[in-house]
Amino acid sequence: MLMEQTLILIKPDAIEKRLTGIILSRFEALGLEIAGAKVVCATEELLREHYANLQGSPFLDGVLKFMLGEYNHLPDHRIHAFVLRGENAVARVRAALGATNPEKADPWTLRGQFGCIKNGVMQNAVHASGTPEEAQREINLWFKPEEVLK
Ligand code: IDP
Ligand code: MG
Repeated sequence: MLMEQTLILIKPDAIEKRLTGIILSRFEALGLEIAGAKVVCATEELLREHYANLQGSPFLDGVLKFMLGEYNHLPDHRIHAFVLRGENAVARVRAALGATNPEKADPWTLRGQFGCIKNGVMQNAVHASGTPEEAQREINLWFKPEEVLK
């Protein structure tokens, strides 16, 4: 089995619903270790870089607004960011998340339980890296090297 790291972002819908602890506890129950943790006031620039794969897609603007907290009642642009570490972490965390579309996500997954579609945006509670390569790129984007356990 491969030791991997993956990036988790608790999105503004889940922060507004105070779900960070519940979501983290599910990852801890999978045996994953928290290797980095921070609260980030995300800028549009950072989010555009994070969602570079959505460049040119019709829903990018909605996703940016959502991630900047414009649809939620938060006083700033806060995102809770974590690096999780463990065997096969990337795929196991994605399995715990469920499908991107919360209406199609299995009911035992985080997105199936806590996500919804509002303002035409999938408000799906949690981001997690899709591949180990994506994880490295995203961890470098959100964390400085010294903020992550070796
Ligand atoms: P993922 O978050 O499951 O990896 P991606 O395809 O990487 O899914 O898309 C990033 C984010 O963009 C999703 O989590 C969701 O918030 C939003 N998104 C993706 N596809 C759609 C769509 O078809 N309509 C609205 N929002 C979408
Ligand atoms: Mg993705």
